[in-house]
Amino acid sequence: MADDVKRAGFVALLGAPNAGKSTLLNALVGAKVSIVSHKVQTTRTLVRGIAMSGPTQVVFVDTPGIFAPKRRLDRAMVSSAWGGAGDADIAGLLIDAKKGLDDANLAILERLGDVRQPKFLILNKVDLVRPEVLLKLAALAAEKADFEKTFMVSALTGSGVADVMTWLETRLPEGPWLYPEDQISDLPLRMLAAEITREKLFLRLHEELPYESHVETEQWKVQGDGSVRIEQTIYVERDSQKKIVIGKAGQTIKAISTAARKEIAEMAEVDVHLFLFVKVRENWANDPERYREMGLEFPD
Ligand SMILES: Nc1nc2c(ncn2[C@@H]2O[C@H](COP(=O)(O)OP(=O)(O)OP(=O)(O)O)[C@@H](O)[C@H]2O)c(=O)[nH]1
Ligand SMILES: [Mg+2]
Repeated sequence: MADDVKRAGFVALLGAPNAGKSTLLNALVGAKVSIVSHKVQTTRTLVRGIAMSGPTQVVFVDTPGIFAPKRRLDRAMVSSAWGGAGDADIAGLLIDAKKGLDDANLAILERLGDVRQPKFLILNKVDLVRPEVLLKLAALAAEKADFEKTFMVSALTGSGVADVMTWLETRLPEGPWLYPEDQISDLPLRMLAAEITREKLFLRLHEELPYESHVETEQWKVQGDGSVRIEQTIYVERDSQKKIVIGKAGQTIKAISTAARKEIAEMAEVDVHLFLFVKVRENWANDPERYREMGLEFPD
């Protein structure tokens, strides 16, 4: 085999909520393409991040965390995650090593048997755990599913992340690249911008509220001076939530807007004027149109 034979493929990153899938995706790609928060259920749909490694193009697919779904949005997210695994060339299961084989991870390991794709295991957050705990955990997980390879990484510090890339470089099938060489994401800018604002909401607000909100970019207009005027709407389910998002004297929304504007400007490499609106849309989480926007199937 000549060294310059091109390879490419899809690698799904699966795991429980908060395992660090999005953090790892960003570390692998070397840029922020998927939003991250300390809360569970941050990622809602399949987010692709593209990385080049030698002659290989690796398309990582970040998936929503897998858990026992209750609400409709939960069900759509979880089924999108399993769908992502089924469509990939290879599936990587992430386990938060600090949590170990808790009920959530055991349930995922059980169902992983139904996934026909080759699988590998990533024990994440090794910065928080002693090495002997890791070895034990790897052995236990290997009893539950068939993994071609096990990695121990810290997506946060970057430790071990390069080994994953090196392995995938020769593990993926030969074939032409699937995206232009310099592309790192397949999300349109306006969607990435909405995701960034949603991340700032997640980071800023408490418990239920982030989950019951949703952000859409309504306008993205390039101005005469090259800057862009972006209008986004934050949808919430109830009037009381709107008040919380806006905050006392508008302080909360102002902080969200400042943080989001800065990051959107960095990402798009332009000056940004960001205008945020908050609207109450009762029951948006049961509205098929919102699911289409997010790229999710609408479950019955
Ligand atoms: N200490 C430590 N924290 C980490 C590591 N990787 C991720 N985290 C933290 O774990 C939290 C969750 O990270 P995410 O990347 O959003 O997790 P996720 O699996 O994408 O979560 P969902 O999208 O909700 O399924 C964040 O606070 C991260 O900073 C790691 O290697 N070490
Ligand atoms: Mg995520």
